[in-house]
Amino acid sequence: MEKLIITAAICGAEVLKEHNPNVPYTIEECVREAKSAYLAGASIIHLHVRWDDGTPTQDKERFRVIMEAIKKECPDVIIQPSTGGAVGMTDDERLQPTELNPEMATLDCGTCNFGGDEVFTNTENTIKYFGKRMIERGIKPELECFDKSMIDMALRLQKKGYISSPMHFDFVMGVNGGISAQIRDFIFLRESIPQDATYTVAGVGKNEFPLAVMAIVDGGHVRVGFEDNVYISKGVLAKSNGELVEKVVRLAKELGREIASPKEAREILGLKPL
Ligand code: KMH
Ligand code: ZN
Repeated sequence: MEKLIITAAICGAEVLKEHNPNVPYTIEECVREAKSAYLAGASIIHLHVRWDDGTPTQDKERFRVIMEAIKKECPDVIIQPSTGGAVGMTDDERLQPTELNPEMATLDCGTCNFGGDEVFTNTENTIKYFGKRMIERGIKPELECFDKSMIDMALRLQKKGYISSPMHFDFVMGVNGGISAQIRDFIFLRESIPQDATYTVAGVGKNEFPLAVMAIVDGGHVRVGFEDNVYISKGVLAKSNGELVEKVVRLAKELGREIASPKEAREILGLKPL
C-alpha cells in the first residue's frame, strides 16, 4: 500500500481562539502550528491566513509572508493555500494565492450550506474559472467535495478540460449541510472516483479520527487540523496541530501503514520534485 500522506489544515477561516486558544492568527502562530504538524509527520500544510485580529483574508502579500516564514522552518513541506477563503469572498479575492504559483491549492467543487444563513458559493462557472487558472499555472488542485454531487461535477469538468488528471480529491465529511460521515458515505465517495485518482479525507469534528482510520486501512490519505476539529479526544482541546497529526501517526503505525515524507508525497501526487 502507498505510504500515508498527512495534511494539516492548521488554521481555517471560521474556527476561532474562542474555540481553542491555540488556533493561529499571527505569522508567528502560523509558523508554530505548521512546524508542530510537520515535525509530527505532516507533509502538506493546507493554509488559510488571517490578519492578527483573526479576520480571514486571501491577501496575496499576507500569504507570501506566511508561506515564506513556514518554508524557513519546514523547507520541504508542501504548502497548499486555500482558494475557498471565507464565506462571502469574491472569486478574484479567493484566487489571490494562486498568483504565488504554489504547488497545490484547493478547488471547491460545489455550493454548500454551512449552517444558519451561511452559504459557501461555488457555481459551475466559478469552478471552471478556478480550474483553468490552476491548469495555466501548473498548480495541482485538491478537489474539495462536501457531497457526492461535487465529485460528479469535478468528473464532468475534467472531461471538458477544466481539471487536469490524475485527480486528487478531498472528501470533506460531516459539515452541517454536506454529506454525513458514516462508513457507508465514505465507501460511496471513494467508489465514485476514478481508478487513477488519489484522495484524502477530512472528517469534521468528532468524525476526524474515525474517518482517518477508514482512509488508513483503505489506502487513502488523511487530513486533520484545527480547521476541521479542535479536540484531541472527547472534550479535551488539542494543544497543537502537531498533537492531532501525532494521533494519526500512532493510528497508522498500529494499522501497519507507513507515513510519507514530503518527497514521497510529491511522488504519490505527481508533483515536481523540489
Ligand atoms: N472556509 C470555507 C468557506 C477551502 O479551503 O478550499 C472554505 C474552505 C475550503 O475552507
Ligand atoms: Zn480550507
